[in-house]
Amino acid sequence: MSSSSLETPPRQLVTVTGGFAGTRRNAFPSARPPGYFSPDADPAAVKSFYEANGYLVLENAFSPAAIEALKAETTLICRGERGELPDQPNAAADEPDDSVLQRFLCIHFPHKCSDVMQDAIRNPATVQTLTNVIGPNVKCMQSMLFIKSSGKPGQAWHQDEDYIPTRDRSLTGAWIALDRATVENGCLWVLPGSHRPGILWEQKWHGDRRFDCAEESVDFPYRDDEAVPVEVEAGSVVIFNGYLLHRSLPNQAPAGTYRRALVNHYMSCESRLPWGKTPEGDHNAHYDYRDIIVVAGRDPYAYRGYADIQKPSVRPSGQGGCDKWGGGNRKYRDEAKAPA
Ligand SMILES: O=C(O)CCC(=O)C(=O)O
Repeated sequence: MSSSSLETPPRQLVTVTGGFAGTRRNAFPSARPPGYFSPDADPAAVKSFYEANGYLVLENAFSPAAIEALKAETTLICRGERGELPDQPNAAADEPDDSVLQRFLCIHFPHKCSDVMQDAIRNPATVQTLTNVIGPNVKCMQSMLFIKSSGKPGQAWHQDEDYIPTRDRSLTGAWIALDRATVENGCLWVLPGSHRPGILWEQKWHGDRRFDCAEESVDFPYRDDEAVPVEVEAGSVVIFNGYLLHRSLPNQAPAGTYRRALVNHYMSCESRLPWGKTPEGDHNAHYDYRDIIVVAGRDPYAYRGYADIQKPSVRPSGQGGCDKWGGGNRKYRDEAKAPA
């Protein structure tokens, strides 16, 4: 990554949260870094860490039983038992679960086919923290279910607002760990404080086998060695700002293991959402994507009604090439050049 000529303010991170972090049941990670909070933590300390750093970990947000239910549901979705997935054969009755799960890196919009996934969007501890960091009125527009078995790639540096543009910079991810997430199995990495300049950095194709087909943010003024791994126990939720630079690395854990995570995206209800293709005849400035779920407070645009736009889809892992993703002709650095 090279340094930018744009001035960015000093980050002034909050680096100590001991004493404010609430009770803790989790034992992992054993040395508790700053930014790990329980649902009963002091809301002011949670908000102050989040505003300075752009992320936080909410521990014990989901019970072990809820996590087991989400993992079982993940398997049913991948088997095609919650509806056929585009370009994916439903699993044969005698195909083992492991063989099915290993076909998938990530399924987008699982809440569109599964009540269990949809219920997770309203998880009380998560919603309470979202109202603390976003405001009283919160809506959800997206879900992604990462399966990421060992050998599967990560996703290169990026900012989620590059994909989901709010008008008030309120986009917030809630990354729910379904398995313990470690450096070895490809946990999230964040650049603390990188949300604060409010700049969306240029994105380019990376050609790097460690990552899937999504582009990489470049030319931002932070170094890889400033990044922090966010290792968490299953049931914890990483909450992060839509401008925060983050990435994940490949799952290098032993074969047959997974780093599953359900990621839901939220924003303030006050912002309209000009996401996706503006419908014919509408103006960008008026368009408001309405395939949303209000999880807290009130929606001032309720008069516009609600829509059912998205269907579950499957994200390519890059292992079959990236040519069809984002306009084509994306070769990994080690791929043979196509004959002229
Ligand atoms: O979980 C991962 O591997 C990547 C998730 C991510 O980058 C995101 O949700 O924006």
